[in-house]
Amino acid sequence: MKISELSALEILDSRGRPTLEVSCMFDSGHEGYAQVPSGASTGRAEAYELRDNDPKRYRGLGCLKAVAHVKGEFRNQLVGESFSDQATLDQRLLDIDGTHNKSRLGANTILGISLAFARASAAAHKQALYEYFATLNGQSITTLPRLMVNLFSGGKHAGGQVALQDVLVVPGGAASIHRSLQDVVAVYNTATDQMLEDYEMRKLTADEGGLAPAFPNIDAMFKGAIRAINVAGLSGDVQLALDVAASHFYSDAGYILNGRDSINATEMIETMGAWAHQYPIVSIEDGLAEDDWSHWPQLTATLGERCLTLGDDLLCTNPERIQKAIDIKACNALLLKVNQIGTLTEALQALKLARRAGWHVTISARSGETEDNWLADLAVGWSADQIKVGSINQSERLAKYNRLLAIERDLERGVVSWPA
Ligand code: 2PG
Ligand code: MG
Repeated sequence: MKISELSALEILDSRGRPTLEVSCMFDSGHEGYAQVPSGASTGRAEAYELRDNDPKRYRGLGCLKAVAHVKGEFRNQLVGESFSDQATLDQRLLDIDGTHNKSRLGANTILGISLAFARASAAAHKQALYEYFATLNGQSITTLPRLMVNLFSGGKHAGGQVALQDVLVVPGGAASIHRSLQDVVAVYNTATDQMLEDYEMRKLTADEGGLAPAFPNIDAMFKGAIRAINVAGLSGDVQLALDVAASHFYSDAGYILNGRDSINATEMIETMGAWAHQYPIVSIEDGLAEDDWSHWPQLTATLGERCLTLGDDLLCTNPERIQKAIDIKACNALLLKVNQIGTLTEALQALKLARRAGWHVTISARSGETEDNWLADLAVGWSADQIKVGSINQSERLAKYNRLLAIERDLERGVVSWPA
């Protein structure tokens, strides 16, 4: 595939912040584009996201430098060059940048090119994008991912009214994507009615569409979620998952979970063990801080088989960190976000490492998303166990759910049997 043109545009994400769209054309006439997501509760070890830092535009968050790098240095180097596959292109992108964490030209810039090249390649091979991703992974698609959908939010995704970032619902009793969405929307609607009654307020939503009323404490979040599931008539069919995002309320003093006093890691682990005992929680993400490595194995041991110990900020989709986590048994599931690492090939290495260790893999969107739907194809093509996209009331999220519905119609596969 010989690249004949490469271009980029500064666009806005779902939070009204700039990001970029990249397009890539081959001399065969096949082309692809991709829009790049961006996080808010980011891990410290994430690859470098390049922003303009010009306070006069978008509070410094502009992406004109990234656009200029695509249209300048990358275009100059890549146009006219042929690439036999994704891995060769991605390696070339890394070589051009030349830094360990993509800090010269930006992981957002690099990811845009990596993804746009993938779409153009899929077109050149006359493949659906999910088929192209499955080919990269070298595995056929036998199942569709199970949904994990934001119901309630706090922390950095909302006003910080509670420290816990997200309570998600998992439609564990549904055998299909369409039935999963039906169940999730039923719970969401019931929760919306209840929040109006309990907090006398119209629906207030967080970055990813989770409801974000003024919960007095975390227990009220759990109780609200359980009540919504019960009132929707889905008790036993819908479970809970948490993204604690503990790095964001951790300091040297400990974890400030209840907004006042700090507790230590052992107390955090006991608290989460008690939650998992009391509520039908099937996955806990970032239950401890990203640098609290020494306590993660204890968390994994405490949660045991019934509940996944999922690493997001801890791992940052970074093969080196994943290997360390495997070695010390720090967790047993990977949250995979391609923009944490910056190229499809490195994200695939992360996936394969996690798979070899027998881990679950959840492929996740970011809190800053776009209407692009490549993530749905990625989750299906890479046979993710779970997909985490956000709630069901914002079009940047629905773009992915609606794409999953279309893939389901085409493939006629069932959803991963978890949490069975
Ligand atoms: C997370 C993600 C998605 P962000 O923490 O898992 O919910 O959030 O994109 O802000 O890092
Ligand atoms: Mg997270």
